[in-house]
Amino acid sequence: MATSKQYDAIIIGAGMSGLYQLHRLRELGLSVRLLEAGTGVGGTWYWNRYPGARFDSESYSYAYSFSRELLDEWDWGEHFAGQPETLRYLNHVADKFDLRRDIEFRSRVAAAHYDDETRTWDIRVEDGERFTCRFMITAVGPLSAPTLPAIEGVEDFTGQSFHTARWPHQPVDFAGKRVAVIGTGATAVQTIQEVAKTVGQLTVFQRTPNWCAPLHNAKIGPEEMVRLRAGYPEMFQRCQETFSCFIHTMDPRGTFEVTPEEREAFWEKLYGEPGFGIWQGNFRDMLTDRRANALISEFVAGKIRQRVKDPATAEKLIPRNHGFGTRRVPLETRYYEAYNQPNVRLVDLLETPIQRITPAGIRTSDAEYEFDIIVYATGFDAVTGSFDRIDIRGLGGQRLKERWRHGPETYLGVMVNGFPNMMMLIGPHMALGNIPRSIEYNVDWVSGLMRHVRDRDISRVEATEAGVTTWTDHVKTLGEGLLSNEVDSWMTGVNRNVEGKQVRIVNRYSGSAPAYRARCDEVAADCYGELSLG
Ligand code: NA7
Repeated sequence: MATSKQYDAIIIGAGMSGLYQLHRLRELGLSVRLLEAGTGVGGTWYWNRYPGARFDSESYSYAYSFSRELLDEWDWGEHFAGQPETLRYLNHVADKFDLRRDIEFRSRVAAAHYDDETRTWDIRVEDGERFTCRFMITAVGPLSAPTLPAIEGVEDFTGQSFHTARWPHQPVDFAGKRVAVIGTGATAVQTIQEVAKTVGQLTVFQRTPNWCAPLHNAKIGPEEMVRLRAGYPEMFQRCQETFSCFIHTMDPRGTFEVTPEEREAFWEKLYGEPGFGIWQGNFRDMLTDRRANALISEFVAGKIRQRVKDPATAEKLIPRNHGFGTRRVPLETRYYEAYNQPNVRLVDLLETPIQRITPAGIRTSDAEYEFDIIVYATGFDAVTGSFDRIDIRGLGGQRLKERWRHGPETYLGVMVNGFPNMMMLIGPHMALGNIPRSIEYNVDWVSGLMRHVRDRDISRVEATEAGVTTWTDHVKTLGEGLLSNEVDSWMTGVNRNVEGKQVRIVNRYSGSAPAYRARCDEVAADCYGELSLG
């Protein structure tokens, strides 16, 4: 058996949460090792190198805010930065804070077993290397376990094929090629509009259309960057106050409290503005009142009809099974116009389902298509999937996957009873929204707890059963009445390609971020009295 390396803490994952957690734990003087499956830092921004990958949050609102020096020295090139720029940024952060020396790359964690006698976690990496630590902090991300479609023949295709989250590090040339994209989620939308610029012929296989809205991206010049930087304190303060940590927040008015003309003018304004305003800054009842939701859906449907020349294609691109904003709204740049190109076609899988992938391409119920490249933009086993892929076992050998088989149960989204000394960053039941803002809070909270246990020589931290039940019930109650919880999507834990993930669950905290922070602050102020510490 390989000898085990021992640490105070092991962090799993070198994305935005893992990197910041490493920095904070080192400041506390703990011995820390970070295990990362990839060959570099960046997490989401390391893996998702597909063409067109970019932020839908304003770049500056997505960046780390913990270091004034970092804020002062980093200039963003675009309001919504592309993946290469974001990855450069995260590499810059890793260099600046000298993080790499504590990161073990090419180290995908296969198993983590807790031993209550020694109060340690035994962590095994896929290549067999072993690590022992008192505290295990998962920074595995809510959208990091990609899933290929459960369609027969995926292995048979003889051309090139890629899942968007496992994109090669070298650029893929689409010029003159016959390309298929399967999927029409946020990733597919970004891919399609980019690939359409150079492709020979593009065929999009759509099962469920999504409601997309314009991103309105723009470059940031040096003068504008100076202005933006001067506004950082107010901007970050605003992100602390808004519901989901975006710079946008729900309008306090109800849809029917204004005249139809005012409503229309407001929606026109939102449709013409950059970013998530139309989703996160719309009337307050948009996602709870069916009539309100139907009206905004009709408004956006009208936009799709205006932008797509072929009426039949436009109708296919308009969602029928869910209203605007009840699934993640993909932001786009000339996505709908791509369907006006003669070399781009849409295959509606509701009419003609895929039967199988063939060596030459894709067979649907009514046609055989040949391709040079197939792009799988088919998403992730979201939120719990990245946990399920690791054999995590707590007290008495209990498996986390088994514990969560009917949906996650957590304490503040950070801990689970029966799994002592395990903390989750951006785990299930955590405020997500503009994720880095939640990450910074989450990491600081865990770091506060780590300081507390370090100062008192505490070697065992566990959530109580009552704590987990109360928080899980609270999260479920918050989800009641939300139209988004009545729709299948990654946000409700449904992935038709994964066994056991066909039924909707409540896997996200849907209350406000300020309320989440207030609750966590209260626990810290009470010296973590709600936890079992020993
Ligand atoms: P999503 O939003 O889960 O989208 C996946 C897409 O792939 C979606 O359109 C699916 O259709 C489609 N899909 C999945 N499996 C199949 C099969 N078997 N056949 C046909 N089509 C299929 O993932 P994304 O990567 O776009 O985005 C995830 C999040 O990452 C996003 O919200 C951002 O926040 C970042 P379906 O809707 O299931 O009918």
